[in-house]
Amino acid sequence: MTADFFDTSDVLPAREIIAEGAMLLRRFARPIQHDLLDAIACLSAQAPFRRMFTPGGYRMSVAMTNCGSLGWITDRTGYRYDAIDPDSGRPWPEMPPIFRELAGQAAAQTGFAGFRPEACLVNRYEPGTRLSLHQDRDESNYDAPIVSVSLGLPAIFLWGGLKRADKTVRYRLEHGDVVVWGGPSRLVFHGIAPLADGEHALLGRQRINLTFRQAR
Ligand code: MD6
Ligand code: FE
Repeated sequence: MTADFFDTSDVLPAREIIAEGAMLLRRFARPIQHDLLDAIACLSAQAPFRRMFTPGGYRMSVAMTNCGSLGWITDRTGYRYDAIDPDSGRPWPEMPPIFRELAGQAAAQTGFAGFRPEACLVNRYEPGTRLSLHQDRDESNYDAPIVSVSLGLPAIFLWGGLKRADKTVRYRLEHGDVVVWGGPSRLVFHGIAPLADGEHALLGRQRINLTFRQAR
């Protein structure tokens, strides 16, 4: 494996400020990686990953599922949070306690004490999959931050500005990295560049991202 030559864990600082209100906590989730992967396997058995349609009629390349009392969904009628998985007609799987604890601890580390997410969107990327520039603005509460956990293959995260046309900065997000953002950064445009092919020791040819939100 050549990947070790590019392992940046010993040269990059553990925390990096991306912008005011936005911070990258490198490797923060690694100590509980196996528990996280077990929980993802369990919840995706109950609510399988699926590729949803945008209101514009395009099928997303990212496959998604959710856990928690609310899940983010998109279909031809729009984007929204819903307590029911439209594919099964049942509530989304409960949020595993380890997810809640991880998100709360990451938020507290970055100055957002008391973060209690009720929604966790789980995104699955395969090589070539991308997520175009967007703002997360389907939540009614912009005071709470969003906590994002990266697992598996590394991805290039595009961090823009408050306008879609603002130039973007690229960050490499690796297995276990956590990004917390809120405050003045909460509505920044962001996305994921097409995932490069590779093989991750635990996840194989995929990247999984968890984003935790307080939707209400
Ligand atoms: C991803 N993340 O990392 C996509 N949104 O796969 C997001 O779109 C995102 O990481 C809001 C806050 C944090 C995020
Ligand atoms: Fe987003």
